[in-house]
Amino acid sequence: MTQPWWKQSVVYQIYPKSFNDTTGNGTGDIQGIIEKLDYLNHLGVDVIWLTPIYTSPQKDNGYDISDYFNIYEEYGTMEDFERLLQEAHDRGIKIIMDIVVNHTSTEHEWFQQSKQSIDNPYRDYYFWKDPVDGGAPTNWESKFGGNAWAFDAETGQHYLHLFDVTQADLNWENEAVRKSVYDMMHFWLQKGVDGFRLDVINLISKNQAFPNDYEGDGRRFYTDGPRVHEYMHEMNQEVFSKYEMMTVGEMSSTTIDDCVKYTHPDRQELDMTFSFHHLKVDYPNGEKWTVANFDFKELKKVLSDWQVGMQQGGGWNALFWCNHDQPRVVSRFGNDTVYHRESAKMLATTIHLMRGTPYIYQGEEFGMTNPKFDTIEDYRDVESLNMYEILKEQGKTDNEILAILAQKSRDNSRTPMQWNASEQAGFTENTPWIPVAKNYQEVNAEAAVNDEHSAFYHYKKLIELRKQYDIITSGDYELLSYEDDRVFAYARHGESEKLLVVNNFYGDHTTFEVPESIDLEAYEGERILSNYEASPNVNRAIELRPYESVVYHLT
Ligand code: TEU
Repeated sequence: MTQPWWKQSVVYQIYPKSFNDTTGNGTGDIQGIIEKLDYLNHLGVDVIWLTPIYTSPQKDNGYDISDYFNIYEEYGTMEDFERLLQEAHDRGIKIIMDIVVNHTSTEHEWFQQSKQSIDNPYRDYYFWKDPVDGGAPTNWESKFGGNAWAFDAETGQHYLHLFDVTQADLNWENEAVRKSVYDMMHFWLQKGVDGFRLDVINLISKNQAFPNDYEGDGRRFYTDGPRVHEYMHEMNQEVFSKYEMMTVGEMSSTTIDDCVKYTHPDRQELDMTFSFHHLKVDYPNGEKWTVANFDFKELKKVLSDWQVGMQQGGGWNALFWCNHDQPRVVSRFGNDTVYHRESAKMLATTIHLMRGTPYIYQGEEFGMTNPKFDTIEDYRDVESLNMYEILKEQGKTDNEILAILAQKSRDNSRTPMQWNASEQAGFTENTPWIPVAKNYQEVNAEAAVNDEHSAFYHYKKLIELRKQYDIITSGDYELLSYEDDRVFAYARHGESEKLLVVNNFYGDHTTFEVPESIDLEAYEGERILSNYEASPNVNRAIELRPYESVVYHLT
């Protein structure tokens, strides 16, 4: 069966601000990405996802866009971008753009017009409401802390911002908004970009009654909201269907049912979705801002529920551990000191061999870790800085808050890319916009490329295996080890072949019993990947060393 190209692709996410600085201003730039295309080509990735590079006041590092048609000046010019696109295409690498259309920056021309007066033609591009009892129109909370409405004294109304106060939510009920967005999308596609990652796209349809939420923070009234599937289908018909492209929607607090709807090919909405439930397994009782171990069984359960649910419904997952909003996975679910290499490889295998399209976040391919910042001065992220104040008001001490941020802050993944062992990790000639992690002399791209046993070559191998074994794309998923306290093992079932993927998530020796439902006697088993020298061959009781990970192809 021929698969769409994006099912056999591996995507590499670039956070331009922290990728490679060629001007010496401490901030990465487009020219810096061009310089590293050969490195990415060596890794073997098929697609690059660029987080937002548009003109922006950078209150949320580019997720606050003030002009969709121009490039943020510190990153370069439109000519630089066109050159990047060309150079990537010359190497057979596609580029997808980050589309942020749930909100714009309050510096965007539309918002500037909108706040002029109640009867300005752009007023309805956003949500403006009268105060209720002298306060906010609803009790909805911003994702970055505090109430989600901001009062504008000039016109006497509040506008909605689900994120920062400088990120005003667009009113998708307004047809003119939708038309403006589709025109903007055509502009980038006509330049030749190969697809979109759509930021919090499942939040664009709000319940127009704007009710108070007495049991929650309001998300039930806009998450996978009333008209969202209608909008996605319209967007598909007006834009996506006219190009050979891929789309991935970022879905906040979504459900399997909705993601099946977003991605089932017959419905013509999106190609795949990011969901985050597997990355909440270290949020006890849903609380992110606390220091906590992760719940291993819950991790297996959530990932497996999504695997099976999406498979049965005919949807398609984006597979990932890391992005610019999440801590580094080797620090989170692995071991970033003693078993750094083993656990980095084990985690890569676990996620890449599931059913879906894998994403690698810059630096993940050689095991970049959380930086373990120990002062608030090192943090830059608007959410982290807001939470610092909020947690302080709640009576937490400085040390308690710093311990929480060291585990949970989004800045954990935003430190500069560690290219080599030279000063500032080869990221910049100057002072970087955010400090480099202290371990750059051991953990860096150059060291990884020069070492055939590094995590880098394990990722490269995983990308190659995907091209070699169709079952990685097409096989059905089955969890084999829910009850096991240490092992995450699963099978992929093809018509006459299987993959057996066995991963020890802990630093102890353990034995995994392959369940009787897998008829080992009926197959020849070949070990196609592992993270130790001389890993065991397939047998009923597989002995695993710390963080050992083995993959067998059964035919
Ligand atoms: O993130 C959406 C989102 O809801 C989160 O991942 C968010 O960062 C988290 O809930 C905070 O705890 C996207 C972008 O990836 C993120 O960088 C932006 O800040 C956000 O949208 C707003 O555009």
